[in-house]
Amino acid sequence: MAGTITEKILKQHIVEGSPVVGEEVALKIDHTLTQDATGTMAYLQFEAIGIDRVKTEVSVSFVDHNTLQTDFKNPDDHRYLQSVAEKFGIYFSRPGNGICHQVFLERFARPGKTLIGSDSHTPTAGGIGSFAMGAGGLDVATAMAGAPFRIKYPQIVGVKLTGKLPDWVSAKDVILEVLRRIDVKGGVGKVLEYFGPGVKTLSVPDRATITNMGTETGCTTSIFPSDEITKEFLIAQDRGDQWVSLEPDAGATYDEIIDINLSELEPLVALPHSPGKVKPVRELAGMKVDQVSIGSCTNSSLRDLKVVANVIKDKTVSENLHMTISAGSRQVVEHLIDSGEMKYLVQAGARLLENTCGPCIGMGSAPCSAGVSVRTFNRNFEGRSGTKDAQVYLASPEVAVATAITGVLTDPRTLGEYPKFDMPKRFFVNDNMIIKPLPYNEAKEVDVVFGPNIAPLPTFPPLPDVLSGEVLLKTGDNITTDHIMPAGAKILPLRSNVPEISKYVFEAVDSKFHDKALEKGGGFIVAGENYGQGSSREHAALAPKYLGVKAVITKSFARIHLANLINFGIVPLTFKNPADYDKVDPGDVLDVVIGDLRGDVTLQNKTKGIDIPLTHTLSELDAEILKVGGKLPWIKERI
Ligand code: MIC
Ligand code: SF4
Repeated sequence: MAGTITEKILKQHIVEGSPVVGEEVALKIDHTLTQDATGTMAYLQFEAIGIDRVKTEVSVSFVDHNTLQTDFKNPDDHRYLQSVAEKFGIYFSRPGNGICHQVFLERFARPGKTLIGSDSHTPTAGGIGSFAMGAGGLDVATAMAGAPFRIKYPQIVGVKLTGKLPDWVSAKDVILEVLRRIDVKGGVGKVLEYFGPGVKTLSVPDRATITNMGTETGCTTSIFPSDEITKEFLIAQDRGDQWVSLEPDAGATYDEIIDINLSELEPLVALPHSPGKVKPVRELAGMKVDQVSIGSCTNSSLRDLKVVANVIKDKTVSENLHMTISAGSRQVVEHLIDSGEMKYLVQAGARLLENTCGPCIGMGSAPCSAGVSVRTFNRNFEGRSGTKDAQVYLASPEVAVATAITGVLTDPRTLGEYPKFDMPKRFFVNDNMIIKPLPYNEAKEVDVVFGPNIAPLPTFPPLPDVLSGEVLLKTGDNITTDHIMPAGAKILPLRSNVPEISKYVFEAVDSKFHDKALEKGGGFIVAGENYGQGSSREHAALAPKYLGVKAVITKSFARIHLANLINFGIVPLTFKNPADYDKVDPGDVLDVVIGDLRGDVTLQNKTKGIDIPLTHTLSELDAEILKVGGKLPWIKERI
């Protein structure tokens, strides 16, 4: 039968279950990646599983999120991560080498392989034809130990691209258009598979921009074919031998089709505070801007920075604002230096930052009070930039650089001719900042180095049949993991220390949450649609669990967060009748009768004297994992 790319890759990797939409399938995982902010926890968990070497084809540990090093905490984590990588057969990309997704795309990603990463933007590698998914650190740890990764078999949405992008319109506008159409939960349970003649007009890094930010639709992943353009990219990265062709068969069918004519697109921008709130730039042009930030795993490739450099050449950053640039990798920087284009950026007055996530995750370069920031990033959730009342707009490098020059939001088409520049036929390949795995005999002698900020993993008991407590917090729709467990320069360094980081749970939503949760002996969270949107950070489950949260009751969940809740023994439940959301208030005392979690569940609202039916999407295995108190005790029993 004619197959889509998704069907072909999944068919080769399914080790359990059948390819029926919505059914759980277990997939063999070929590659994994971690980054430092989720990595310390993932490797502590890997160590707790007790395997002496990773069982994957390739596993890579990156350091790119937490690099401010304002005290010993970050460097201690880096040292721990390097020693763990050496001990267990993992590649280690040293701090300074670049952002995990950009470097993985350049140096590791391969068409046809499965990849999971402890970062929600792992689908970046879909730009090269990998089936790449974000996951919690514990799922990555178990995949490194050789266990399959479970997903609900997705619906496959074909995104048909025709035409060719006009000048000044780029890949970012394609994904903003997708978000304009399907918004931040339109992709849940789906894979966005790109096809059609327009695909050939996009380079691999362009495709990766699209698959990267596809995450913001809530989809399982996004993927492009592997074609002649993919081959050229791999050859240019000195990895031509890793190319395989991967195209949908003629006659392949999709569950749904989204048609996009690239020729008709125009510069777009996502408004605060959601990547799905998309409008044409021309409708807001002229708005005063305080900051322009270029970079992040979405838009930090060589092409992106060449556009910026050549547009800003011989000009000066507007005195209304300041402009930051974070390149995606050392390879990108080396090319910009070699071609002389770095000089254009420096001469224009751009502030050059490290090749890391930086401002994207609030690690420095926060906007001023109520500041308007135009960023080439993928998320603009409230407060994420480090400034609570900042207004963050997401746009392409073209829009960002035009704005940096004029000082107001600018449709780049008003700048005149699109810059011309050459792309290298061969990239500078220099892997000297990637430490390769040691042979087993040497690796097993390595001592793992811990610093005082790395606290032991908390352990949790099995779940009783009835969960009792108060509703600690009730929220609306689209609560992000940035709301649940904020990041930024103050909190990110605490990622290896659950007791410490738990003090900041829901900090911006309810500053008393931590104290209240402890005082009440834990309890429940009630929420609307798409709870847990955004990051893969398992701390958004682990820290609430540490504070005694027993169940989260919502109208719906985001995929990765749902898995993280199960992994850490918090029961994810939904209202059978969404209108019942109105029948539970903060402070209500509840008994939630979960039994063995094999069927529906009843919420007994003791305060209001009513029973409310709840349901869930848990498989038998999920139920088993939850009942024993989470995935770590479950897996330890089995390995
Ligand atoms: C993000 O973009 O929110 C992050 C920071 O990269 C997270 C991971 C984390 O919280 O460490 C993600 O996207 O998964
Ligand atoms: Fe880093 Fe931002 Fe990408 Fe997350 S979205 S991996 S913080 S650059």
